[in-house]
Amino acid sequence: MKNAPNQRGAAAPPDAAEIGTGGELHQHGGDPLTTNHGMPLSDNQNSLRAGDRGPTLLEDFALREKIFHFDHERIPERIVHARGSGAHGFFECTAPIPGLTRASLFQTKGERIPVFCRISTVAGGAGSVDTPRDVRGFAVKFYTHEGNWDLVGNNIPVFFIQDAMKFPDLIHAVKMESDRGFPQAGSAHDTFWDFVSLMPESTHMIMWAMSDRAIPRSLRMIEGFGVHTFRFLNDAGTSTFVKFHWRPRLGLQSTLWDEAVKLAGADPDFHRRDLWEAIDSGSFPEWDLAVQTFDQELADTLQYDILDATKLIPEEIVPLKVVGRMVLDRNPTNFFAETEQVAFMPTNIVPGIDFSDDPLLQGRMFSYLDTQKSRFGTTNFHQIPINAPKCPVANFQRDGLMQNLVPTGRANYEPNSLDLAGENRGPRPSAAAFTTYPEPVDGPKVRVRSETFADHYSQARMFFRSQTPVEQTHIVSAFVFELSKVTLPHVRTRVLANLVNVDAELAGRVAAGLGCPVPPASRAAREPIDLELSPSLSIVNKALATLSGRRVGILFTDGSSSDDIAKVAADVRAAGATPVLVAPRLLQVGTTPKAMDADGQLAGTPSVTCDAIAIIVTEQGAAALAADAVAVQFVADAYAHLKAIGHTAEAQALLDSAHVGSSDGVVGLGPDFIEAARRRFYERDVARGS
Ligand code: HDD
Repeated sequence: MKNAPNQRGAAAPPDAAEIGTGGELHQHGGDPLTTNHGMPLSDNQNSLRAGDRGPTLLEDFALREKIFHFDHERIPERIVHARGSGAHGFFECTAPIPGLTRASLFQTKGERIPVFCRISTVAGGAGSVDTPRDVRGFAVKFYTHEGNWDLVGNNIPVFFIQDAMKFPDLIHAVKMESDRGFPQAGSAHDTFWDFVSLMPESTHMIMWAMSDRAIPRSLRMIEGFGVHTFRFLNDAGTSTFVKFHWRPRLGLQSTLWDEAVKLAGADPDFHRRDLWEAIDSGSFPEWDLAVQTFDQELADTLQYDILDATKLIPEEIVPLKVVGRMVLDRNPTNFFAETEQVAFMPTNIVPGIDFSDDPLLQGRMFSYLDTQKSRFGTTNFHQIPINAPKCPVANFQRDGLMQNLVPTGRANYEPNSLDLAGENRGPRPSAAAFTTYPEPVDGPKVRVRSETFADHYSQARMFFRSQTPVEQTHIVSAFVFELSKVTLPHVRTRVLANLVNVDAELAGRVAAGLGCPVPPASRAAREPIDLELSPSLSIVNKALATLSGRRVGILFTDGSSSDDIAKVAADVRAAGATPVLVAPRLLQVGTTPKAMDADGQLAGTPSVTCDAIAIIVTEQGAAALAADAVAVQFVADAYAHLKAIGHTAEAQALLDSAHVGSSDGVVGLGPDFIEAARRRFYERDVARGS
């Protein structure tokens, strides 16, 4: 009889040969409960005590083991990007590029390799909310045939600083202030604005951070960027510069600030839940992977340096070429084991891809490996299943804390001649493996910033002026909000002085919002210039008219038509969205002809959790809801948040209470509503002049 580890029957003790390798955790219903050492336990309720009312005995090893293990359940959270959500999936090469790179994942059309993706906020702790104004981390681990490639990027294509030397200062400044321990997950405080105002190179990134990019609707609806310039190397060793872009198939979609704030209260896990539920229901998020490739000759024509991470190359100058797609189709089995323990490192690179000399990237190449030792306490974190490559690992690195592998043979050094022809001599380097691009390097050892990094404002200006008016207004509002939380007048003034260099009108509007004068422009290291605008930087310009992957709230109450509700729900489903039935009562709402249950009770399901709403009520129902502050807020918010509102004619009393005027996007039910629900009505925002 072969005994499964941890499942030893009491009757027939296994002999040594029959005991399995063991250690794997069995969680099947009915398996005997054991200690961590595999001994079956008879009681998981009571500690061992002297008499039924007596003191607990030190002898109780089972109690001590359980509490001991529990006491050590946490590992240090990530110093940045602590709050994240992850999922498994695959990358499929759709357009091979062997001429550009020999990286195995880009060679064969249709070939799929597994990936794990983790999307995160930056500033908040692991338990912080999902919707603060913040950059989102976008990290993907590709398990290729030639090792793991980690593309550790963000949802913004540029960064705050140019040199890794400033990273600890940046993060200290944005995280909660060191004396008071607040604010959590927010940049609207003195130390952040003090630092960035003293670092004009951050201005371009600040423009992005104040834009709606920093308040995404869903992790499924963000773009991702590798940020730095990397290199592709082909079989001949030819180098081409490359920038990586992720493009969401569901389209780019953001919330309004008021929505983001309300979501933080309504559902602190809004993004994590959204990703989980989408994958769980088979609606798999998908991104195209696109590359911008260029050579030194093109780089030389640009008015900025391709090694400067505070600059982007507009796609109008170097177009994007889609080379593959990523589909996230499986939720983690265990959050800690996978999402928490996944360890990304920009140094995880594969043959065919190489680094550039970007000083930010160069610094990152030290930080990530180093931080993993701090998080896991051991150099062997690469053996954890989520981090382990899905290809052979062969080297002479040995031992260490939590060593899980059992190397065979005598050879633990190289070269060796222990077994000249045989297996036991161990692995050897191969010519076809990873090779660094032999870029000639020359120059004195200096601590300087290149002159070519000196223009801090031109791309910030290009970004601002490439936005639609409504997006510009949102940026102004974000600056006003953030700076209104700054208590040091000289910091506010310095930010405004920097903004004058970006755009005088922007600075004027922010100053007007704060009620202070516009200061003279700060002294720029290099005078900003007017670059060609890049309309592709606007979210609104490239918004997709789609309901796919969205949620449509259907508000109803006693007396509503269950047939109408079912019809709208079916139309919503047919458009690729999820209907969410919302009523003042969760169960047994008195709809006719058939009573219905809701998916969400009204107070617990505000309209901020949906992308459009339908109101299906009778005159009586409308009158009842018009007197209910929560229902009125539901409708008023949907309107203020620029969402389509479909309604029965009888709903007018409720619309009136919510001050919903006649406007585009306020329509009857049926095809008009489904059509309207595919978009946001930015015209309302302009009309409101917010
Ligand atoms: Fe970083 C985590 C992205 C600059 C040091 N970073 C981290 C994560 C992402 C990024 C997505 C979370 C990965 C995960 O989900 O586990 N970081 C970036 C981008 C940068 C950047 C796009 C600039 C272009 N980072 C950067 C610099 C340094 C670091 C300049 C240090 C010199 N980053 C870290 C870190 C973290 C990290 C301290 C924290 C946890 C971890 O690595 O595993 O090493």
